Amino acid sequence: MADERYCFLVEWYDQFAALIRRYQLMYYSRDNSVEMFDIKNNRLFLKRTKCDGLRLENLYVGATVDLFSRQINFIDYGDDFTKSRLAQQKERTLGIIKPDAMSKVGQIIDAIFQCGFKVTQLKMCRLTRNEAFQFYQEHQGKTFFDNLINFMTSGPVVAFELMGVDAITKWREVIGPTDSAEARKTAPMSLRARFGKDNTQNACHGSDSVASAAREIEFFFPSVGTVRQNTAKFTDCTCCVIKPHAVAAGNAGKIVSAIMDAGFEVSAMQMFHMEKANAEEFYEVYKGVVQEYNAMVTELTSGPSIALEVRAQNAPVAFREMTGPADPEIARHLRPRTLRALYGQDKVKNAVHCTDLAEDGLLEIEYFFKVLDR
Ligand code: 3AN
Repeated sequence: MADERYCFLVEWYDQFAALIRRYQLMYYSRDNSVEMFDIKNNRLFLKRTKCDGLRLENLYVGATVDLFSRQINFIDYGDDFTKSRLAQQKERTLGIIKPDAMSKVGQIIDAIFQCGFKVTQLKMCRLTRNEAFQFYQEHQGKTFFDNLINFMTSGPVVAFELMGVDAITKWREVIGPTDSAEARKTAPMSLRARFGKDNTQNACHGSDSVASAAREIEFFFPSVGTVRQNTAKFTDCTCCVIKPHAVAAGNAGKIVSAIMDAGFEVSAMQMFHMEKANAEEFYEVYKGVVQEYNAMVTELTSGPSIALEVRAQNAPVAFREMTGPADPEIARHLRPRTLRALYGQDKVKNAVHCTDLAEDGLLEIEYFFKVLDR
């Protein structure tokens, strides 16, 4: 493989100095090595060092990557080669699961992963009329506009940013033609053919150009200003976090499907890139109690996770039943149909976190959907 050098601008929060430190990070594709320069002090910070487990596919603007126990945030491309090379490989698009397909959200998320897209952001939202107007401004005046606005505000949606080679075109192929009836004729495997009804209630949305992708991503995931409101209800709820290893393995959709098939309501859903300080805070009760505490923090910060507000009567107890024993080995013997038996690897990579104590359900939901989602 050619030894290509990619350059990024990265940041690291130095807890002890309470400072954000900025570096130029070089990644060499041939031997998976990295090198870092301290920008402010203009000196080498880390000499070229092999870094097993690091992959070019995980390096993109907006990514958070664990490097030698430091959580590194990728802020920008560092040179023109990197920018032009990766802009194409890491094209971004915006997808939406529309209100009519919310009962199929697990299957659709599963299809996204099976098609090889990288999901870099995801959030369940409910659009107000004003927001829907703004989002669909280009269709104002068309005959179907009122219908479209009524439909898109009729219930929650799940918006997500996808990344990959040719992501815009590929995602539009996966969803199929606008009219679901037509999709059933010409693209029977497409998501609109499988889950849509007609040309308004057509299950999914996909940006149609680089410019609309940029506008639509900024609409749902603003880089500045206030975040879009999540849909958490904060009643009768418990917290489920699909852990990074399970998201990376492409199991998030299957887990969401299993939860909904078991009769739970999934009333909020959002992808988080947890920072170490937050993971430590979230797991605080386990510190000094559970031997795996440090490994749990490492796992939770190792990549994007997906937090869910799960609702039911007596939600924390009922959901813990379905999650199964903390150790997947034991779960596979005793409770083979539980989430951890099916999707867990070991005591740390055990597929999902679920609230342990009934009285903590609301607190954990508040931590994700009030404290972290600001
Ligand atoms: P697409 O989402 O396939 O790119 P657009 O951008 O032409 O389609 O239209 C945006 C949305 O407006 C569609 N997803 C669909 O919900 C609605 N829409 C488009 N054309 C019609 C139509 N002829 N009748 C009803 N609704 C339509």
